Amino acid sequence: MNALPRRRFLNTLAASAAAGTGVGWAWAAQAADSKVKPGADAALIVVDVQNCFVTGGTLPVKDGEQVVPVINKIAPMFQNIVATQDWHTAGHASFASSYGGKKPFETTTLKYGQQVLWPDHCVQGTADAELHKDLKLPTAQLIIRKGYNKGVDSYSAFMEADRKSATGLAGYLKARGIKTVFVSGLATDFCVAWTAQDARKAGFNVYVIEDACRAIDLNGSLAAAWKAMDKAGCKRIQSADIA
Ligand code: VGL
Ligand code: ZN
Repeated sequence: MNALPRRRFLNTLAASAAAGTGVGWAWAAQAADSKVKPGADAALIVVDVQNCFVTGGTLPVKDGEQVVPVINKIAPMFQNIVATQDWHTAGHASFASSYGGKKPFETTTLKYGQQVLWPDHCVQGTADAELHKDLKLPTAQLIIRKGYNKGVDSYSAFMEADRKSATGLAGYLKARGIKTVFVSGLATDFCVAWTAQDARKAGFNVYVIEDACRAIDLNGSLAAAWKAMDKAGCKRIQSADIA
């Protein structure tokens, strides 16, 4: 290690200690002091960068639109790109409005377990559910939609909340020889986190690109999500770590 990269490495350690995130992540991203180069067997997954999740949408994530330029910048480094869309029916089971006396961000118990109740969002075929107009992914090969079963939510792009119904994404990626996925988009603590953990479960190497994501952070959900992703073996990196 020469002086300059070493300083960068130590700064990263200090920043991560200050943020209380521990050194595990920093070490994983910086130990070799070299960038991660996505090869032919890697895919970028762009999760739910839709009008509903940015300013002016029905379930806006704070600064959600800020992921767009970051994703546009890294997209050309990938030979394989998959985008996802949250794609709910009207009257979906994840909508607070589907229940008497429930307000958004409260929870209820459904057949498959606890469900956070959201404002109506990303209804199939509406402008709210369209991908953000500034997102530039001309080479993306697949758009996968999820959450289309009226009674079942799906934060994950791989497996619905009943933990039984597959979207088909794992099969698609495997059939195409993909071994490693890089996850970006909205929201860090819900659809990104579930997608990243399910990608590990399906046997992929997983990088989560922190600055290409923004979070909802509901009752500590962001810290819990990073902890769960770390435990699952997802590696946390920044967009600048990709070449
Ligand atoms: C999401 C809440 C509800 C997400 C989707 O994309 O993170 N969050 N539906
Ligand atoms: Zn949703």
